[in-house]
Amino acid sequence: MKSVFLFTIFITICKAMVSSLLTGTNNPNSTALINDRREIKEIDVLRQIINQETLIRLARVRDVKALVEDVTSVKRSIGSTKAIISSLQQAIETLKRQLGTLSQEQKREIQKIEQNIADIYELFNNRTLQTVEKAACKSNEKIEQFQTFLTEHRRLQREVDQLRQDNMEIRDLLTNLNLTRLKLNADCKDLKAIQKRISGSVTFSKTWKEFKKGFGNPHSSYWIGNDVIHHLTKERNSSLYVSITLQNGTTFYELYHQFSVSDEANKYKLFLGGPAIGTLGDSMLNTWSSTDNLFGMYFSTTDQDNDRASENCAANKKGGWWFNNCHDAFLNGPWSPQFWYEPWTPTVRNGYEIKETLMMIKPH
Ligand SMILES: [Ca+2]
Repeated sequence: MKSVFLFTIFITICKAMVSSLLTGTNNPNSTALINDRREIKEIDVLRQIINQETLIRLARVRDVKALVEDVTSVKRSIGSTKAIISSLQQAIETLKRQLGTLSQEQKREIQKIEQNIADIYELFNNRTLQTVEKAACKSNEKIEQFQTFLTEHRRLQREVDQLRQDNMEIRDLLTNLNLTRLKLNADCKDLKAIQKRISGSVTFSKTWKEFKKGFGNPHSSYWIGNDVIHHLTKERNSSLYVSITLQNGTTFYELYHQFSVSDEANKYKLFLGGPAIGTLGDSMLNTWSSTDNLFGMYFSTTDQDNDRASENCAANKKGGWWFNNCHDAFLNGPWSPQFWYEPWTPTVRNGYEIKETLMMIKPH
């Protein structure tokens, strides 16, 4: 821009000089002077032109120098940039090589990991089957143990429930027993023992006539007699109290609210009715089999078979009684060491453990 400006000034000056020269040629009287002057002017002009050209050239030189410096600077910049680029390229190559190396290492690592995974998977499959089988076995054992435990728990729970029920029943029985004892104590003078056994000194394997009239000793063992029993119960309803005392001192009892016996013509037929309360349990009416129910049974003795069995119950069981086919309850059986079969099933199943028996009646 600076060079163009100087060139423009130069042109302007040249135009002015030419114009001046042209104007001077119009004077014919001073040709030599004019020529001298013209030469001088031309010289001046040339000098000026030269000066101007010199200035311009100097300016150009400076510009060229500046350009050269700029170019040199640019070259240096380019060189520096090239060096940077080269350095970067080297760095890139280095990175590429490193990346390649890393990629190879990574591939190898990945392959190792994949192989390890495959090994583990295979191992897992093999061991898993075994482990699962073992675990299944253990689980089955646990389940069986749990089921056994559960069964035992349920059994114990049932026993606990039964014990609670028994406890409640025992409490009821004790309450009734206390009530009965109070009542018996209050009315003891009205009680009449129709049967009593303390030892085996008196056998109850007797004939019809013996049972009819009675036998034994009221202070030890005896049967009051069937005629007396009929007489005591024929006009008034009576209660029957039965008790069995074991060798260990435990006494079981049962109280029937209704009791009467018919006359000899009706074979001393037994009428017995509830409610029945006590610790023996009702084995005369509420029997395991209906053919052991003693209600309405005739009296049988060794010599008179009035029972409903094909056998002679009194003869075979060795005692007179109101047999059906034959019995669950039988208080006149043979004393130990003979076998007394089912004196009062299920509470007392044999006579070996019996110490005392008692049958009492009380009119209402
Ligand atoms: Ca028979």
